[in-house]
Amino acid sequence: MSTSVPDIDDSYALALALANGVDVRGVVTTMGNSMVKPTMVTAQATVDALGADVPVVQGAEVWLPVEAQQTTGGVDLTGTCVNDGVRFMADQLRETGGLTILAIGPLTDVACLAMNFPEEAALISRIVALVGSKPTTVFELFGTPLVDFNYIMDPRAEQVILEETNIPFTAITFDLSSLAPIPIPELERLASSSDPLARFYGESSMPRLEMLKEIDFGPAYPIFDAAAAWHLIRPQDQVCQQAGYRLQTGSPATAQAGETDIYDWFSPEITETRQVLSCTGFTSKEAAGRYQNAILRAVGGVGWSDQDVPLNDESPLRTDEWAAPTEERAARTDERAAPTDEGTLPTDEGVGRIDEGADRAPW
Ligand SMILES: [Ca+2]
Repeated sequence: MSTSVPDIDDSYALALALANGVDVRGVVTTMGNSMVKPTMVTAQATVDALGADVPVVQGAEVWLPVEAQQTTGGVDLTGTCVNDGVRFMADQLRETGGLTILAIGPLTDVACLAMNFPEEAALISRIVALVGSKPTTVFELFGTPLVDFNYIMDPRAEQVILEETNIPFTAITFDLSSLAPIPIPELERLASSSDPLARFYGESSMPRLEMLKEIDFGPAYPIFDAAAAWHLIRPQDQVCQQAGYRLQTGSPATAQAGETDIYDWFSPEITETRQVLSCTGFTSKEAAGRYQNAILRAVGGVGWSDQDVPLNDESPLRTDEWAAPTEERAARTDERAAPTDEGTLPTDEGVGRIDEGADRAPW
């Protein structure tokens, strides 16, 4: 396995959002799959390839302190996490009076915003985050144990947002984001396309695909982060319901692949916490097909017809979990549909790296 493999998922998420009319106010990068500075380069390259007029601003280089460090000799240290990305989000919230934050990396900068700019944070309409799972879901892809990467890179950040704020929160869980993968040949086809955008995405996906082939990963690859962006566009295609949460925090520095001692679970059966929205599936195979098609079309690919969607039925991925929503659930989902006309501010780590031996969910 190579030691440095770009994680292109965030770039697909941005393309999907822009191609479907989401008013993206900016991209704030953060550490995660990669360090923040190489992520800045990739995020800017992605924005340039898309021809988008979207500012890219650098966010967190490291996670929040594992435990709150409020004072040293009477000095309040809460502000030490503030960076350009956090200030940018605060400025945008003041200017617009309200934004959705699409959080597809660790939640460090969003938590820092909440702690240091409470008036601006109160203007956040909703955080749609790629985090969490159903309780006891084994984070496993093709037999490889994984952890919730966005959570484990900064467990305290999610704790701050869920427990110290009332900002409406939607968790796009692993159960959903791993459900509708794109066949690897479709991604390879992008690289040989005559369309420059398709070629950019295809070629940028090659290191990831090569790595997947090396480990004999399987026939298809889930574009995890795009599932969160899709929630802004067609929430009615996703199975979502009110849920409580259970967090087990720990240190990012000591977490291991396959770690089960650090987790963030969402379930309607957890009633002792505040209730958030948890999305765990697509409403039908047709709904998943719309999503898969939209991803390919957003990056200049040809996509498929809805009648001819090659789903990953024979793979070990969770295609057995297609969940038709109850009427009650569907109503709730519509009610809570994130509006797409109010602007969105993704936090996006853009590109990343899977370190050798660190089998973490690459989102
Ligand atoms: Ca990501």
